[in-house]
Amino acid sequence: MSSTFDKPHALNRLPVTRTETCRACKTPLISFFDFGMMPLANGFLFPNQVADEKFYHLVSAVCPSCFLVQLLEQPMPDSMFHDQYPFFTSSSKEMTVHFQKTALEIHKKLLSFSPNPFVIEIGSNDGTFLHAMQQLGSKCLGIEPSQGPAQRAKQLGLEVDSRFFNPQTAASIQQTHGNADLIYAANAICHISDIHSVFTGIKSLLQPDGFFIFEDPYWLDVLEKKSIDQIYDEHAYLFHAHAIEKIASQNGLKLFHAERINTHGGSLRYFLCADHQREQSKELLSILEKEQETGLNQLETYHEFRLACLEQLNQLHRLLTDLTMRQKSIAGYAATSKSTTLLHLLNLNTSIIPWICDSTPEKQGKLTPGTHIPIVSPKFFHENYPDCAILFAYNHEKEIFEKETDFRLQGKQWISYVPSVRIL
Ligand code: DWN
Repeated sequence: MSSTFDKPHALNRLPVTRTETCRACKTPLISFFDFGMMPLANGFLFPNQVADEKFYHLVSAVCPSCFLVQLLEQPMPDSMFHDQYPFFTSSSKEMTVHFQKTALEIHKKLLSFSPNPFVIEIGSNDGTFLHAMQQLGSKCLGIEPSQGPAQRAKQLGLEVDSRFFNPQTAASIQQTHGNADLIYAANAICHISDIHSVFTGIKSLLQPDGFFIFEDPYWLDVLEKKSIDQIYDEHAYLFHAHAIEKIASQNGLKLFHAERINTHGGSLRYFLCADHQREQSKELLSILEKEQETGLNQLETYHEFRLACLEQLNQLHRLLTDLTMRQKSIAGYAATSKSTTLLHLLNLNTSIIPWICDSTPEKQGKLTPGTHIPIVSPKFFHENYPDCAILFAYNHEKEIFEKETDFRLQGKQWISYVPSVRIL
């Protein structure tokens, strides 16, 4: 599938962290997907910023020893997370409810023994989770370098540290706030390239009987659903239980439990502690066994994944080409980070998709990264129904279909592509 995507001028190169060996175990990596030059997944921009748009070389690789899936090069953190960062956890009502429920579960299971537990969240975004913990009586500290979301958290009365998390930040927080009973992170740990520095910082900041709980998109779900769009700059890693078990043990922590959850196209929630005597749960043992059965530690699996994704992309390309030939109008619904990868790989620019609607005010009026498709409001969508809408936020399908019932009542059609290409 050829992409007529113009390779940007060499000058438009982002500063990147590069690695040819596994960041977790130093084994030489094997690359399995080369997407070429890519913009930042959240690099939404105004028309007058297009000339200065920056790119990096997106190559996905796997370690032949610990089978950790990781990017060969990742843009520097402050290129990705900054004062214009446009993602807000509360952009989804379902995710807001998810984090409120998570806070309640964790508080009941692990923190009820401590009178007023101290909870730190790495990547606290707009404070959706931490505010729920604060309401339950915890003392809270958020760590969030992206100013837009951090400002919203502060408006909820939360204390937020705007530094990137690393051992130095951890030592400074320990001085000023003491050790944490719980360190939590959701869709943040997989964003941080120097994985050992993160775990070193967490270990040093955790109470001896404290817990580190985090959730990230799960490699097994990406594999099973062929969700190639989960591969982008912010996702330095696509974790799995085997890899985290090993990284934990290298940093004085123990993975003792894990739970599959259905957020963001399928995630895994990891439970770690410093107590090496703690038994691994039955759920974790069964997840580790399933990972083995799925061929997670066989290189052939990654070759098959690449071919399956290319077939899926071809199917979507054929469907969109057919719809266009039949003069059907096509638009996009939700300008997600994930869609940046898909739009680029299929070169879905304005010749096929004239606009994408999105509920985030900070994205409306801007263009998609790289393919420069205008982003409009949901109001525009409601007043200009296309014949077909591509559901780029397929992970929010239930929430979106519940509020967009009229679209189908008008005889319009949704197009989805995960776990398979289909008209809904
Ligand atoms: O890991 C990450 C996840 C947690 O969030 C980050 N790296 C970036 C981001 O990924 P994403 O952009 O793919 O997240 P979502 O939640 O799949 O998509 C969010 C976008 O969808 C927002 O721009 C808002 C939009 N949206 C919408 O327009 N209408 C979302 C919903 C639910 C809607 O009804």
